[in-house]
Amino acid sequence: MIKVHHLNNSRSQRILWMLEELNQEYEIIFYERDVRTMLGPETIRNVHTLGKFPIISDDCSGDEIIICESGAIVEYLLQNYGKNSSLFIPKNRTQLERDYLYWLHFSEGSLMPPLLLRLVFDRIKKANVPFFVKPITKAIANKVLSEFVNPNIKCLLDFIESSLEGKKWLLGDKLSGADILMSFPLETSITRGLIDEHYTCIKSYVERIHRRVAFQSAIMKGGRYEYA
Ligand SMILES: N[C@@H](CCC(=O)N[C@@H](CS)C(=O)NCC(=O)O)C(=O)O
Repeated sequence: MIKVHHLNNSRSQRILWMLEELNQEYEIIFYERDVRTMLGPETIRNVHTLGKFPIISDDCSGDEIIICESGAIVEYLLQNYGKNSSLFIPKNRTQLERDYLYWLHFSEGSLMPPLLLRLVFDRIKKANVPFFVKPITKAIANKVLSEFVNPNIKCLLDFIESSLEGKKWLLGDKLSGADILMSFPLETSITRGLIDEHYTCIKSYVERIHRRVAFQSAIMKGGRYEYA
């Protein structure tokens, strides 16, 4: 049985979605973020020392395998349970496979880091610091945001927008693991107000994701998710 260590409002929601697309049975082990720090509970470190979500375990081959890192989990699930599923598996050494790998890594490697930086610097602006320090922390945060983080995010979103033009999914007509990986950063971008009216392709792409029956089943099972 596959078990998913699932943190509320997090990247692990997309693993539940993937398992629904694959029609696999799975068990969810629920964890809640600390409302103040937004961090996950320490108990997850008993499963993996880094204590990050998602993590899955799978004992289907006899021994229990533990897998961390969203991209590695998506690849593992696809390789082991992807055959005969609705998810597209590109043929080896084709342009589609290169595109698939590109987007798979782009999500955590290129898009998430500036989104996370933005979250951190927005928190610094609101941080509870002595009143005489506040103008300084605010000015530094604004400078980093306006000169580095925001232009970077805009550039990435413009690129995604143009890549989605005329396409249903990132690789064309068929949903793939790359779309599953890209869902979370784009959902959070929408929730944080980064997707304005110019990003029509991104908007309809995320709406298309949210309309999928498998996505909705994952939401029903995974509990509260503020990004859908
Ligand atoms: N690149 C990693 C990122 C893992 C990660 O940072 N997960 C967040 C959830 S969105 C987390 O565990 N946050 C809770 C914490 O750091 O305590 C992945 O995709 O698996």
